[in-house]
Amino acid sequence: MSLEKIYSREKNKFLFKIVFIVIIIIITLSFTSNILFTTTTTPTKTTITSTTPLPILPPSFDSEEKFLTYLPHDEFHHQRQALMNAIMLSYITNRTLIIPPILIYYVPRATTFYPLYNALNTVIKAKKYREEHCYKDDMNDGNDVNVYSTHSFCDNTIYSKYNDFTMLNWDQLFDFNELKKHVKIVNRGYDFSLESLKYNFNIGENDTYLLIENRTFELEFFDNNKSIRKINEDFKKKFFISDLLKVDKKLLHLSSLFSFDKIVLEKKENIKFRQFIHNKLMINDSKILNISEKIIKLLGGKGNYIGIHIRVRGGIFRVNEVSNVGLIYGKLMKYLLKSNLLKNSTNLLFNYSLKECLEYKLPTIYIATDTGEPRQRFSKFYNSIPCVFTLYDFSKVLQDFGNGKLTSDYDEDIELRSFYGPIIDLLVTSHGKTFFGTPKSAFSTAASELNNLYNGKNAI
Ligand SMILES: Nc1nc2c(ncn2[C@@H]2O[C@H](COP(=O)(O)OP(=O)(O)O)[C@@H](O)[C@H]2O)c(=O)[nH]1
Ligand SMILES: *[C@@H]1O[C@H](CO)[C@@H](O)[C@H](O)[C@H]1NC(C)=O
Ligand SMILES: *[C@@H]1O[C@H](CO)[C@@H](O)[C@H](O)[C@H]1NC(C)=O
Ligand SMILES: *[C@@H]1O[C@H](CO)[C@@H](O)[C@H](O)[C@H]1NC(C)=O
Ligand SMILES: *[C@@H]1O[C@H](CO)[C@@H](O)[C@H](O)[C@H]1NC(C)=O
Ligand SMILES: *[C@@H]1O[C@H](CO)[C@@H](O)[C@H](O)[C@H]1NC(C)=O
Ligand SMILES: *[C@@H]1O[C@H](CO)[C@@H](O)[C@H](O)[C@H]1NC(C)=O
Ligand SMILES: *[C@@H]1O[C@H](CO)[C@@H](O)[C@H](O)[C@H]1NC(C)=O
Ligand SMILES: *[C@@H]1O[C@H](CO)[C@@H](O)[C@H](O)[C@H]1NC(C)=O
Repeated sequence: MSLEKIYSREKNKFLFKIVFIVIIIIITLSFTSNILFTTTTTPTKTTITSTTPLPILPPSFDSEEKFLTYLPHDEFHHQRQALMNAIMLSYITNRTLIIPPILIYYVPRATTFYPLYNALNTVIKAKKYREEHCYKDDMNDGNDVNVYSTHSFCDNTIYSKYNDFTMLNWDQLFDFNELKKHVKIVNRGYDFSLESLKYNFNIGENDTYLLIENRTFELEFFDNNKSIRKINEDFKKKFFISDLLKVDKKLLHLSSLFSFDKIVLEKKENIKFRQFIHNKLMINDSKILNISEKIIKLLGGKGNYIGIHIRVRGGIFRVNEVSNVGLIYGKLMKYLLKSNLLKNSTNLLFNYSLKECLEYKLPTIYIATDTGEPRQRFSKFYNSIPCVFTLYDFSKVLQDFGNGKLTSDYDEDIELRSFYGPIIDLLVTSHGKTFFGTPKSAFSTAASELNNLYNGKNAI
């Protein structure tokens, strides 16, 4: 770079600084005059700071109406289990449920109340900041340092993981019609500020009851305060739902509601309603249903194949991969032998197409999985069973999936195809005659419940 250029850049920088200072002065002045000439009430202070401007008009609710909400975390089926528990508690407490949106592509891990709130707000704040300040800078000649780039949110090594974060309201994916006949349900919106929550639902300053769990999996809820059931080993303390009924505040704000074991029900009516929730909270997105139906048809139709789910990625699933694969393989073989479906495989060929599998009436196995290399990982299956298929065998069908853009109105630049893919996988595998899943997987639990439903039973 020539000296002249450097000199002119220095001059530009100097000019820029002057302009910047003038702007700051103007802003400060206008802000001060605002304070001088308006008589607003002092803003309320909470530990959680607002990340988005408040909406202009709060929706009106019945002044008697009471609300319940909670905080989401972890992957999709964790979030779904928490939602079902929230519907259950809203039913028991006769409160309107404020549901947080589905968190997609970046999810905070389970933690306690305030850290979880912080994590959720940081994602939204950092993502917004990055979009507005860290990339686009048309004035930048490519050499100059971006004015804003020193902000820590622009540090890609820490914050780029938030780029693809998006959210979707549950009712854009699930059918709430039946449930809404029994529990009032509203969306929280794409926002995790406690202040806007209170504002949006007309909740007074001291009208919130925060049930803060200071450890993850601290409280296990019981609907019978004389229960002799022992607490589940994952939890630390019993909490009686009868104490939630005594809460008088307009908003009852719970922490995490994850886990199937979070609520222990002994009252008949409650058990019945939980069953109802699990039977009725169904995917109702025609794009997803249509594509799943196509694949199910190609596999021989509903109930004409065997569904499997093998989860191998991350945490306990990675550690237990070999034993889980062995376990599921064992269960499948036992089932095939018992139902006389497996002919002596020594005289079978192992290169049947799906069409031939159906033609020769060979048992067809569908494996839903989170691994990208099922043939290597599940060679045990492929080497001893002639007709094994995964979603990868249907990539042609998947190409038709959602011809247009599939996005949420939170961020129209983030494609939802990779979010919908696992749901299609789930629907296909659960439409089999029977289903074998991976222990401790919430995805497997969901598939197993759906499989029960498709076979005419209650989900749980
Ligand atoms: N496509 C596909 N994705 C899966 C499968 N199993 C797990 N995943 C992905 O991994 C996530 C697992 O998290 P979650 O649904 O909470 O269930 P869990 O972690 O298995 O208990 C899913 O939401 C999917 O995104 C699978 O069989 N197929
Ligand atoms: C439930 O709450 C509504 C107000 O939201 C109230 O009108 C109704 O009487 C309550 N029902 C019971 C059984 O308490
Ligand atoms: C809310 O509670 C605090 C502490 O108890 C009290 O100081 C404050 O006056 C209350 N505010 C309202 C509006 O009742
Ligand atoms: C968590 O800690 C706070 C503050 O110490 C306390 O008020 C609250 O009762 C604790 N929560 C539980 C479930 O014990
Ligand atoms: C036990 O639950 C009943 C309602 O189911 C309630 O009336 C009672 O107050 C509860 N007792 C205690 C000690 O919490
Ligand atoms: C899904 O939505 C359609 C149209 O909104 C509705 O007719 C149908 O009953 C819903 N439920 C299920 C389970 O498909
Ligand atoms: C799904 O399939 C039904 C019936 O085949 C059709 O009416 C509907 O338009 C399809 N929906 C989408 C989103 O493709
Ligand atoms: C399969 O057939 C071979 C030869 O016909 C026989 O030796 C073997 O025992 C059979 N295996 C089973 C599991 O029936
Ligand atoms: C399958 O493999 C056998 C022997 O390897 C071969 O004779 C046969 O043609 C193959 N079938 C197909 C459909 O590729």
